[in-house]
Amino acid sequence: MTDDATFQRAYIGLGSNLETPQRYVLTALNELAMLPLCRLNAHSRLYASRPLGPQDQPDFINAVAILDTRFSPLALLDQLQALEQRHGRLRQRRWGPRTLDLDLLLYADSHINVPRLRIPHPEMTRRAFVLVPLAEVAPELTLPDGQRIDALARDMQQDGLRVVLPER
Ligand code: A4P
Ligand code: MG
Repeated sequence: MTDDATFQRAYIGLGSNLETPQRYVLTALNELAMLPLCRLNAHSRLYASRPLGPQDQPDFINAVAILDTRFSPLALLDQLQALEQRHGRLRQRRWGPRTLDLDLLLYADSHINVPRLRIPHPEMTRRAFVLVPLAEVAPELTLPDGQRIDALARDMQQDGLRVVLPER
């Protein structure tokens, strides 16, 4: 057995809508690449979209990363939350503005439902800003329940979701 056998594939959703959101997302991608016990396999382009939830906040920048990891799901969540904290993330209101939000979307074929961690992320199939970048990096991906990501992304209302980086 090779070392690779212990790596599990995780999908991370990145979001930011304060100060310099593109820079926050790009920095976070670099930081994901430098996490111990992890390999950043790929990431999507950066997308901008209208805020879901309260509208009195700036547009979001979102991206999705494929991270191969030897961390357990909860240990990986610890790492992601430590990154959020390092970015001075303010937790004020649900679905409110934030400098950096890292959601663990999927972890291998796991179903997890504990207060700190729900996988698959319960909102992911309703969010174009998750499905479209996810379908870009993993068009063949299926959810643990068998739904295809590319089909979900195609059927999704895209209301204003647009690629901002790389510029065309
Ligand atoms: N938690 C449970 N499951 C997970 C998971 N799979 N990944 C727990 C990450 N965390 C998970 O999250 C609250 C708690 O969820 C954490 O303590 C964690 O243990 P939070 O990030 O602290 O709070 P939040 O982000 O304010 O709430 P929530 O419900 O996670 O919000 P979302 O779902 O992250 O949505 N509009 C656009 N266009 N783009 C966006 O990215 N994001 C949000 C936030 C709202 N509107 C948006 C966007
Ligand atoms: Mg969150």
